[in-house]
Amino acid sequence: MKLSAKQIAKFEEDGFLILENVLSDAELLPVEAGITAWIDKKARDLQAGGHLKNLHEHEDFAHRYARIYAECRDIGGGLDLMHSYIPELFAFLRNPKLMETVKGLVGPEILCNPIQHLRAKPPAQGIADGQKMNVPWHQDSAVTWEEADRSNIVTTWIPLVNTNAQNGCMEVIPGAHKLGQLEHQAEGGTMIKPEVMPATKPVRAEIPRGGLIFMSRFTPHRSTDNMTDGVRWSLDLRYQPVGQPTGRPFHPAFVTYSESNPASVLTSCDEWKRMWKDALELAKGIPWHRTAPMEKRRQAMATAGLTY
Ligand SMILES: O=C(O)CCC(=O)C(=O)O
Ligand SMILES: [Fe+2]
Repeated sequence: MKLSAKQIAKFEEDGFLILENVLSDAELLPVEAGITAWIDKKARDLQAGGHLKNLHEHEDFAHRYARIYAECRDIGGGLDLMHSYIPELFAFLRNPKLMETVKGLVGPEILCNPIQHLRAKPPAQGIADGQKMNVPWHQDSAVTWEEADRSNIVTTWIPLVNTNAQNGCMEVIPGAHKLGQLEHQAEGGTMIKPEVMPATKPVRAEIPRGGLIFMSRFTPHRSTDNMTDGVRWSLDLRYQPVGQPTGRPFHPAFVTYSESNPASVLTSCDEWKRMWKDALELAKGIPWHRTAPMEKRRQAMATAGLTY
């Protein structure tokens, strides 16, 4: 799906663009199967270790993880992309339909930014605030280092289930990206300082499975409680032009689409895994967000033997 000039202009005006019917079952079912296989293995390991009674095998994608999680929080440990290395998910990162759409905003040389997450947002009922996986109002630029201030990083948020107010969909503030970088505080989870929070009414981004939302790096957004009994599954990926700083100089980025040099696209999941393992080992202790003092970040880079 190629973006129209009108859609691109809307993204530039609002700071976000919601699309429906971009991805079909052909794109999403393999991803779901990869995640399910990972959950199944983890659940069996937890059961073997005496931490989980029931495997909840007959529950669907939205409910199985929720049931297991209610019994055993450890199910989520290691699920995120850079720890689980689920091959179907790695392949999805360069999915042709996705790339064609992203190209409209990023151009024909696309780099997958290392800030990439798989989120299993559990039912909020009965769990502590810290486990609800809500994110307070923030701009994604605030979770990068300043080196990426001029990088065109486009957050690509993809639900794997229908998302709505009930299950804690995203909310975005239209037009507020034009304010540029707002000051954030570390308290409360990297969030926009209340005194600089834009007054514009937020838009609720209710996105069905198959759709997605693109956001600029300066678009304020948040998500709220999942009030349903199923998991709000989503992926948040970030794409940018090749050659621009990623804002995480200690984590690996890789090319997912290139018209000038197609051979530069990374297609080896093993290589991706190796890059992440090496980086996570080397970069231990380096603060990821710019809310940490620069001096502290520089020192941590030096300790890791990385020049910055
Ligand atoms: O998935 C969510 O609830 C929040 C994700 C987010 O902040 C992002 O994708 O940048
Ligand atoms: Fe975000």
